[in-house]
Amino acid sequence: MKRLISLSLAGLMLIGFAGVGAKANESQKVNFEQTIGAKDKSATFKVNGVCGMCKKKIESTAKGIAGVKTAVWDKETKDLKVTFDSKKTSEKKIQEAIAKIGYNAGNVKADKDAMAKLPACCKEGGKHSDHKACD
Ligand SMILES: [Cu+2]
Repeated sequence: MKRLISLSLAGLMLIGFAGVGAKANESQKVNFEQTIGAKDKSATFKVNGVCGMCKKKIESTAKGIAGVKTAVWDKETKDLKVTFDSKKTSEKKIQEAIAKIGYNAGNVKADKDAMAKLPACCKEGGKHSDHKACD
């Protein structure tokens, strides 16, 4: 019986807690979620981009996925560092989205058709001189 009471007390507290969140305005609500923050994860994996154009595409693709908060790709190390809400997305999903635009991402291989459509310099082993638009 004691157990039942403490369980329902915990339940009431949870309901109260959710109520506070629901009453808060939108910006407070974001803050509220960020404070809890336990579902935020970060991951770093290789993406075989080449130039600054690749960087823009890789980062904007990652950031376009619901739940992804930050994405920074390093042209030199080829590391893509992402932070994301693990309730909304996953490292695998981010890698699959990047593979779809033509890059190898972690263990996910680039989509061949998308890779074929990349500017010459953006393909694996490409050089900046291969394409004027590349930086
Ligand atoms: Cu490129």
